[in-house]
Amino acid sequence: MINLYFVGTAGSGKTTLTHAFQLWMQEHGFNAITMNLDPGVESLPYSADIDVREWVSLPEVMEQYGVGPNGAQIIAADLLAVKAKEIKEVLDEFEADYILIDTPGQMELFTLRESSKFVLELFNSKKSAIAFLFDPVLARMPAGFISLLLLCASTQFRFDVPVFNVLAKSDILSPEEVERIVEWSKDSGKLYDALTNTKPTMQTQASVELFHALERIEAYKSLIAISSKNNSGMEDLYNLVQQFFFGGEDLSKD
Ligand SMILES: Nc1nc2c(ncn2[C@@H]2O[C@H](COP(=O)(O)OP(=O)(O)O)[C@@H](O)[C@H]2O)c(=O)[nH]1
Ligand SMILES: [Mg+2]
Repeated sequence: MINLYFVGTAGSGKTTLTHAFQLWMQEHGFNAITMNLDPGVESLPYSADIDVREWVSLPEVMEQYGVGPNGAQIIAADLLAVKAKEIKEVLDEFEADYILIDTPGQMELFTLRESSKFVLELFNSKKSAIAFLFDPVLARMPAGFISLLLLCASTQFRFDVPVFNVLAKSDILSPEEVERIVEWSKDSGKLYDALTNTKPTMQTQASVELFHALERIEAYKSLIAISSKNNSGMEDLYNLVQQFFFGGEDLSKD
């Protein structure tokens, strides 16, 4: 069973993609279950097979610890580690090809807490991967794209698992914009040109410095343009994950 975590900035489309990818997998004869790891979410568009809110509830944490919603989110993220063994027992009762894991809206609650490293390892560190969502509105500008690469690289440093980059909600961009952004991810020279073609400002200078640092740590990798609205890119994401874990072998041939 592959554990695929959807990670990205608030509103980048994690929850919607968790659902859309599950539907896509089911339509293609694969068995995928979903897990909600966001204790703070009020409503979900899908019914999570495993829902962290059954173990950790944000309103209860607020009351019990006398804290507001932000403090409660942090406490809840840490409580997750305490409950992780119980959650794993429930998880082990499922048989599925993929478990699709929706992470908290604010990505730092997942990427910067020790508890999520612990949870990820406990659930199954060998067969885990992260799909990192690039918000299309930020990704369309070179400096925004660099900022997202930086966030993605910081996620990669935290977790010792493969990270696949996706350009989320690509349906809201024009085909030309999608093509340009995907090109930047494949050919860093093009990103460099786009960065330096604009009038030099302090922001571009900083971005150029970051560009070189990101190049040195090999943070560039190909982006998959995806849309939960028209289902484009689902197969590409699936193939990439399969290729990584099984060398391209299709699940249906097992
Ligand atoms: N056009 C479009 N909108 C999307 C897509 N995915 C998500 N959205 C919208 O973006 C907003 C945030 O999505 P959500 O999945 O809740 O983001 P999350 O905070 O990362 O979980 C919602 O209004 C979604 O309907 C997509 O592929 N295309
Ligand atoms: Mg969400």
